[in-house]
Amino acid sequence: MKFIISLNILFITICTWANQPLLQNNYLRNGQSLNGRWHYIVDVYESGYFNYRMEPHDGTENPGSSAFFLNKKPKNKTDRIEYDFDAAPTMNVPGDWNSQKEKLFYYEGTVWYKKSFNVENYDASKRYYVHFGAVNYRADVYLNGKKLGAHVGGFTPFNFEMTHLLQEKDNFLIVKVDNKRATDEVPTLSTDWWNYGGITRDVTIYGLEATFIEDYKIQLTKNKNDEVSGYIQLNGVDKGAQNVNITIPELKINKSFLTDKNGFVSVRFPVKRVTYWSDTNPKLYEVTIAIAKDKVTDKIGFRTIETKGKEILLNGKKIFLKGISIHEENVMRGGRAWSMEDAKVLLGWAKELGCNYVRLAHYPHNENMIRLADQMGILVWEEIPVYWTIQWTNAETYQKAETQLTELIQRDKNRASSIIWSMANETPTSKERLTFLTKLATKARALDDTRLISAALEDHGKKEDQNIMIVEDEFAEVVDVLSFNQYYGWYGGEIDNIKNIRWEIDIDKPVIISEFGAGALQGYHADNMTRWSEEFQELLYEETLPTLAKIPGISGITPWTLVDFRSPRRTLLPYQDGWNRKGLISETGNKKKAFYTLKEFYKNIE
Ligand code: GCB
Repeated sequence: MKFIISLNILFITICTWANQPLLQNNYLRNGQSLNGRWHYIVDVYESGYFNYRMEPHDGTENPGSSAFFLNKKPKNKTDRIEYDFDAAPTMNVPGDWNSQKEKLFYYEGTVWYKKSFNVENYDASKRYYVHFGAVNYRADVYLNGKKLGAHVGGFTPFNFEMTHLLQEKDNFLIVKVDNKRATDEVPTLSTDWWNYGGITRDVTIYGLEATFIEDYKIQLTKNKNDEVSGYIQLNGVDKGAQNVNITIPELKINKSFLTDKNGFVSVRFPVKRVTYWSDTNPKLYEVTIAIAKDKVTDKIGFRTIETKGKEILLNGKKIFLKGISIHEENVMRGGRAWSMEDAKVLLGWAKELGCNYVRLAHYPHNENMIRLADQMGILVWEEIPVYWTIQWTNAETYQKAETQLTELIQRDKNRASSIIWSMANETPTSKERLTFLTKLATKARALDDTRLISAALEDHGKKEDQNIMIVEDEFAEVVDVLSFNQYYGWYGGEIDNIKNIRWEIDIDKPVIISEFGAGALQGYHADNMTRWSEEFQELLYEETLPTLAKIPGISGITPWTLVDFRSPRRTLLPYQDGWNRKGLISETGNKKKAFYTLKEFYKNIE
């Protein structure tokens, strides 16, 4: 009996762990939003998931009545059910729990969420999906008491089909969210940002046709500015031998293709007189893909991005990336940013600085950011949280990183603004780490050969001469763009020696400085040699910017960082108080002096 149960658990686990294909462009499809107030129960001991012998209810045929996902109610007045979602408080979805409930500010663990809903315009012939923009970190999702699936990874979207369990009325969706950190996860135990837990992005349900357009890629062919190529993937019983029509009216494109038996078709066609997407003219074309019973419209920009020797070329022309690093926080409201309004604030500040480029650190940000960057003409570096001390030899950890990378590329492969996939940040060099990162880069190139690969590496002083900085990292051979973080004058070296520093870089690739910076408490003024003062930060920028400008092949910079952000590592009073103070803007939205130093520097760049 025990054996049968464990086989059963294994089977269900395997089924639910196989991620379902991600719906492309859910963003512009009509869905029913489940955003709003959700009931929640904080479950520190996970007693809604395990019984008192620590055996999971999930995956057993008859889960005990204390399994929270069943949403049980007492049958009569003598009945004992020791939880009740309807009596539990509510909080906002999307939203992290830390910034919504004071008691949960430092909480890392399990919270159960429940939302009841009726399906608008229910149509029994349709297939229904529930889509999550992101849940940090692990989500177990149940509809009407049955498991839909699980997802691991806090910053990428996922969806589950729920046709088989859905009713027109009185559905209840329950999500167990667990944001406990662990050594074998991605990210791992230690980061320099807040581990916000919860359903942090939109939740939407989609009613789709029996056969629908699941995925597509429509981009200029690698290094070709007069040809579009990509693919279409259908899903459903009639996916084979289907006629697929692609139209781009403004380019007078109207093409038809036939899918193979797997519902897949590669596409390729010439395009003429394209207005290329760029930072100065972010032209987006309306692209429509249609099959007999489904149609999606997207807004796609066409541009090429490539490197030539030490230069980055956008549409064949050399570009300097005037950037800034950004964390996904709306500090003024508190917590994770997620909405279009949040994106407008962050990217609006970047524009005000004079940026044409941002580094979305250190994990995939919400889709509003990249969609808005597409509209505003801001080029984007996107990253996965392979950060610091990942378990390089653990195959499961690798898989988690690869899944996050895949989901990110899946989501953003049609966005012109997205130009660089970053594999990692400040990871210590070793043979195992090189194998891990090289495998990731190979995967990224296989999924998308039209963007550049990079990672934020580290530099250090040369033994013989500490004023000469070098990057000793074999992964530099693998990437397209050599990027590294450098903190001369803050973590090492004297601020008044910055001007004497130079970098020796003997690789024929463009260079991006992915970070530099200094902490300053906004409003704290002192002489410019006093740490934590705005003047110290200002001086560091004044000294660093011209020094970096002399690096051969320098093609961009993303100073650290746009806004102060929460980090549990930053405990120093009265300056930090739980904040990393390297922002150019404070958590109250006030600009520090160095903001204007950088702005001036960008203004003077051609
Ligand atoms: C770094 C990390 C970044 C930190 C920053 C700092 O190099 O990449 O995540 O927040 O330094 O402030 O120390």
